[in-house]
Amino acid sequence: MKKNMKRYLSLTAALTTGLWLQAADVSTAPQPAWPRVDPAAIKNWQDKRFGMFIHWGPVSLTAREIGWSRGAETPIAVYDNLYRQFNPTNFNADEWVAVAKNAGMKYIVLTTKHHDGFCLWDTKQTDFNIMNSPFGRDVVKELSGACKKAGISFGTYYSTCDWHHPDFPLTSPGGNVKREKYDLDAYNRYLLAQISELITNYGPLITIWNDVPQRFEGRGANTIKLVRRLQPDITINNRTGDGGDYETPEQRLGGFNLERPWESCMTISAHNAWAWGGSADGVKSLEACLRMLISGAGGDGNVLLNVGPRPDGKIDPEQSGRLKEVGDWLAKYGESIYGTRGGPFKPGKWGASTRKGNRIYVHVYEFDGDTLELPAIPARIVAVRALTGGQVRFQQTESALKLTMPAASHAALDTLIALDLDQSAMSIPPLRRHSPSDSLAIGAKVTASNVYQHQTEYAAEKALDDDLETRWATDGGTRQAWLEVDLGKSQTFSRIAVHEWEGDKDRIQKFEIQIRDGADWKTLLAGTTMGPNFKQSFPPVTARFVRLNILEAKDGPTIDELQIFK
Ligand code: H79
Repeated sequence: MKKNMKRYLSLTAALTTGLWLQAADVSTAPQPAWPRVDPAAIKNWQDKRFGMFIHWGPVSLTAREIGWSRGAETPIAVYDNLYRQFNPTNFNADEWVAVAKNAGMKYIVLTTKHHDGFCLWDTKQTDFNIMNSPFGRDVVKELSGACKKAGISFGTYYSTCDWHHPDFPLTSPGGNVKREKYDLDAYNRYLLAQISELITNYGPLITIWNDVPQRFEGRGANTIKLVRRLQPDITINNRTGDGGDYETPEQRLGGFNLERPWESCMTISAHNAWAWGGSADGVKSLEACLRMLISGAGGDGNVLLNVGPRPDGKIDPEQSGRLKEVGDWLAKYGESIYGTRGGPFKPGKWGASTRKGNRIYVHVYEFDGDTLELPAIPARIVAVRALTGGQVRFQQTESALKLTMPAASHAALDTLIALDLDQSAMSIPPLRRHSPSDSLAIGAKVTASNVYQHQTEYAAEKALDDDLETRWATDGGTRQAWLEVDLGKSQTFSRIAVHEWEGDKDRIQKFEIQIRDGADWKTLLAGTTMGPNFKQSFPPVTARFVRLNILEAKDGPTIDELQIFK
């Protein structure tokens, strides 16, 4: 009795403090303490779909990674003095803007200050800035001016963390070293004064792109309030320390999401360098660049593709050349990217789709022979045309939409087919193209014992989203946890795979996989460690509910994907 009472009390306490959250129930999460941006500003930013990220500074002299090489490959004393030799006399802002324009990019985001603290503008808050280099020209002023002239939007990357600033609590290498003395309030004032300079002297800006909010939990609200006061329609990313207007998957594409705006930032560098990576660095293929853009738009996201200009100020011809090829494609087929929304068919290996008005653009990477079978749509197709050339036929049935096109007419990188409907394409609910080999658990209903800081980014759904890049995570220190999958109806299966997150080895030490049989959970499999490649086959079983029950963990368990196969 006493024990039950205690349990009841702690449950009510949890309920009233808002700590008791179902994994799926993120809508009840506390609202942020800052004003939302006007939806029209988000729409304007989303319509652009494709932007240029630029990582550049004195560090470009070393061909080592910006910020991260400080105190690692490059000694701090050397790194912090690079600006004394920085004289990029071939820098021409109009040329950079022309490279972006020719690539079909609609906005530019420049590293005005990275984690290394060096400022590319004439700031009054520190002498550690470009005006004190031999170059002595205000790069932010020249680039923002060139953007205005060319009718392209300009935004500023501004690192939230600063491993050079004496008031910031952490320093190099990699923000892993604690300072004995620091003053985070003073640093916050510095950050606000600098962001205020950027908006006031170089605005209007399309976005403020904060990065790595170490020790900044909660302080992001100060940034966002200031930004909204100075320029209400600036979008701000989610790395302020207190969230923001859009998510920022890094070096990977975001998953399909019509609710929460997102922008993937990715490097054109073949070796994923942000700043100049040297003349042997290489660039990604045209296919890779186009597919990030197309599948990005297909998932309703933007792509911010990064270049790292050379230390002399030029964008290397290898990078600008590849971008020009992307631009040539966009000049022909941009109508299927700009101003569209993702879906209704969710992106996959087969391709992606976008939509505008009564039209769906189907981008096909892989046909099955000469056909592509898509899920049926609740609308009638009145016309079909292959924009990349050739004849295409369609067939609509109760259960499918079949597109047929002889292989000779398939385009090398992306066959683009426009479907015109008898009604708006915008209200069609998202549809996944299933293949028989898919996991039965993709998109299934799921609940979890707990979710890391109640963050949507780590929700239980992330373990069933067919995306190995996203994961369900539990709170630090969690020793026991469960993930319960509802397949919607009884299904028969004979294999289960689990990809445990690889970021930390073997957090899971003991587990069981169970199926529900009436009111009881029955153990199907059990084991000790799982790792990133757990797979097990068994004689077919039929069940609707499947549970991964983690009995013992070294630290909060986290799972990239749980898959259930026929
Ligand atoms: O500015 C770029 C990165 O420097 C920054 N965000 C993008 C836009 C960033 N901050 N944190 N991280 C990236 C994640 C850390 C990645 C790391 Fe590494 C892996 C740090 C060290 C190993 C990236 C890859 C930096 C060096 C190698």
